[in-house]
Amino acid sequence: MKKFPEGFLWGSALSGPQTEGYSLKEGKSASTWDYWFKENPERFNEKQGPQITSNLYENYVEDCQRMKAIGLNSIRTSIQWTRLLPDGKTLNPQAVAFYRDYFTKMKENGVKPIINLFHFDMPMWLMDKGGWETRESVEAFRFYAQTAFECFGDLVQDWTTFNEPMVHVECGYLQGFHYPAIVDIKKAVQVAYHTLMAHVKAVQTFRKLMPQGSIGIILNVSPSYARSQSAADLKAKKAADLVNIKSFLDPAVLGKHNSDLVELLKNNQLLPETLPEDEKDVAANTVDFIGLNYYQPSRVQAPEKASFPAKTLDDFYQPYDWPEKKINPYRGWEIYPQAIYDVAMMMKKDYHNLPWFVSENGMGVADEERFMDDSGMIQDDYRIEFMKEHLSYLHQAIEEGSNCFGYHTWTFIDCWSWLNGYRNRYGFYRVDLEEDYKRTVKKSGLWYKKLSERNGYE
Ligand code: BGP
Repeated sequence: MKKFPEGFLWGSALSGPQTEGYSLKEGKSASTWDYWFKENPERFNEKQGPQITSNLYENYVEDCQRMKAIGLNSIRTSIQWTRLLPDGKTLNPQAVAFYRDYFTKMKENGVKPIINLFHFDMPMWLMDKGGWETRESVEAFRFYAQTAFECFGDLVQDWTTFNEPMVHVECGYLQGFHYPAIVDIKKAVQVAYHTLMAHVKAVQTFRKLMPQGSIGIILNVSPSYARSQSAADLKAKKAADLVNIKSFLDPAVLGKHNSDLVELLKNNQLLPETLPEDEKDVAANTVDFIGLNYYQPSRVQAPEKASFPAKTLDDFYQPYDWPEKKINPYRGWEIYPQAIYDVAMMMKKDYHNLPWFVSENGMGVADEERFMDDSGMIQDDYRIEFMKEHLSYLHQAIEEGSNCFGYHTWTFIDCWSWLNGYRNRYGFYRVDLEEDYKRTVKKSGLWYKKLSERNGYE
């Protein structure tokens, strides 16, 4: 029996924009997703958009009972900035009432809420002014964070500022997947910097308003593995980890920017614009815990040819197609559970063993109805296997002293995804889009209940 530490969090992650629906109703204003989906439908692989998603807005009371029914003792979801402060200044009373009741119902069902502030959902009013490219975004976010702490701080003790900040940087400013879908490495660095300062200012505000609470940040970690041990491949690996992991983890936990990353940016004439007091603020506002989202590793190799100064990430490292990789045949992503161990030990060794949790881990499956049995239940043994493999490496790392306090899957119910709609399903509950968003528990949900009750598995 693999037992986990007492009080271990067994939960799931969600986000407001991917589950709530009621997108442009009840006073909510548009985020970039609402805008982009409407203006550029051809970019989206499925017709289902951010308007309805899993319709949690109308189902949250029962959904909180469903959380309990599968043994979840914690949930991380996000507040939508555009719902709470539709114009950035004026509080929306419907949003306050909705979130207060939602978090209360979670607690009544024994589910600890961990509330995140930003999950890729930039308000359109701020985007029109330049979004994270402008320094103004830092104060706008800080004010939003303050408002959220004031409205819900009596109900919620555990907060995070951002989910995967490198994703909105890379997808929006380097790869063209998220709005504004431009490729401009200089802007990408500035956007990352302002995001970091927005995080720092939110932590600073939190310390004043909620001295008893805990605050962290959620980062996507795709630890990189080099094609070979050649100096060039190892240099590429180092650059990938600097960009993808250390860019936010170092300042958030250690209170300073990684000096190798600063050097790399400087050599490539990519240093962002800063303010003189920033360094002091970064040093004074480190986090209490970290959430790490892990899905798949990055395999990297040295660039075949690179521009100098760099114009894209390809000038630092390039993807390497490792022939031995095991693939999730239903989604295409690599399955490499050992990376969880590597990440856990990195936290112990390089980040003074700060408390951390797996804040997302999961297996997306396309056309999941093919695994439905006659009773209507999805027999997702592949997902149970996936979780067991990852938990086994996590368990080993905890035995070796890594300070991990929880495991959250992506996700509790099937939910809307940014560009693929409902194509890839991840939930413990299936959501039937044809039948009024009916939820049906999958086999993995029943397995997770046992896991949580026994605080471990055979
Ligand atoms: C993470 C995001 C989630 C979620 C998940 C699954 O990076 O934090 O919001 O979408 O990935 O990815 P996808 O929906 O693209 O399959």
